[in-house]
Amino acid sequence: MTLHDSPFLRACRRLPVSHTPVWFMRQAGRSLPEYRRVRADVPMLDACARPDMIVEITLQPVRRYDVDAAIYFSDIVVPLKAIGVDLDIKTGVGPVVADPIRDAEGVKRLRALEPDDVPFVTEAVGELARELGDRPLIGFAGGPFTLASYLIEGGPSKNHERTKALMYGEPELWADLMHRLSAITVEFLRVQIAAGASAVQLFDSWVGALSAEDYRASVLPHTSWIFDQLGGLDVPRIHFGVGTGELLGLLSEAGADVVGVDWRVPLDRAAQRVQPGTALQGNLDPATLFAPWEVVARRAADVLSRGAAAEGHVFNLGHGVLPTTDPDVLARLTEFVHTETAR
Ligand code: 1CP
Repeated sequence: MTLHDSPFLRACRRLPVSHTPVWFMRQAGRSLPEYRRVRADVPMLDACARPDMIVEITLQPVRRYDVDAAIYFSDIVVPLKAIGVDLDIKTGVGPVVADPIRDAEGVKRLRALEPDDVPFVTEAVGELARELGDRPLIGFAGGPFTLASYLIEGGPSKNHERTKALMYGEPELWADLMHRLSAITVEFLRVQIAAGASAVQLFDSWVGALSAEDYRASVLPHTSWIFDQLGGLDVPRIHFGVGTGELLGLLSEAGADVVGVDWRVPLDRAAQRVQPGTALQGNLDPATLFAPWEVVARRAADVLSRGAAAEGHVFNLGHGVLPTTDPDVLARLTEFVHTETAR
């Protein structure tokens, strides 16, 4: 097998596969004891800037689960940190921004990202691509709405009220902010692709907080531009957000090759909502993994049979692995998907 013919890349391209490929969002991280060991004395953002740690942590779930793709270990706020935004990732909280953006002055301070701002990405991705051989490495970045929310709210938010206030109340400033964040995202993804990432995922995780009408008016033009910029690079583009049942058509309209679906919409129904020529990724509820194995297997089989209605299917969870998940269940699930779908 070659990288180009790997089941993951073939499924993204809607080609027949030898088995349904599987990987898990947040497969690296707190659910793994080997991750907790290497991260013990190293702050998250320091780990994200050290190629040796990035490589080790990215490979941990590949070794343990034999998943069909690796995802580059980093965080969506890493490029923001790299252009000088004063932020930290606090354990048990997430990204926290010291001086949240609330006005034109704050927006103007967001400068463009240059490849030289993230030399550790180039180094780590290059080494990973060599180590992984025919197994794809997925690069990723945050979507513009989700990045804007952290910058404006100053940290994780349930209702995104300040973000929406700026979006509704100051559309021109909002558009300027979206432009800048979209350009940063494109550059961050380009660096990963240039160094050897063979697919990319845009995590606009919190965009499901918007109505379809607001998404179309205030976010879609920017995500379309992002996917357009990456279009000529011959890597599948995956687009994911949580709670996006009403937005699935628009997420694919933005130009994604693959739309990631959370667990709220069955994949056969999601297949009817996306544009023709779109593969799907998902969508077992991550909380299912805490139920007895028989339940996990039954529900995973249901995801597979509904996924068969899509033009291509990459098995995944409907959102990230929860920190207290038993890694043995993920190992068993990976094997289950592989054996159930072997052809
Ligand atoms: O101390 C720690 O271990 C920090 C926990 C942690 C980890 C392991 C955070 C803080 N980020 C990460 C890594 C990470 N972040 C990955 C690693 C690769 C993998 O998936 O295996 C990825 C893809 C992300 C992307 C990310 N960060 C997203 C999009 C994905 C999603 O889950 O929707 C988001 C929203 C973030 C922000 C973030 N960073 C960290 C946390 C806890 C959060 C969420 C905070 C919130 O609830 O708003």
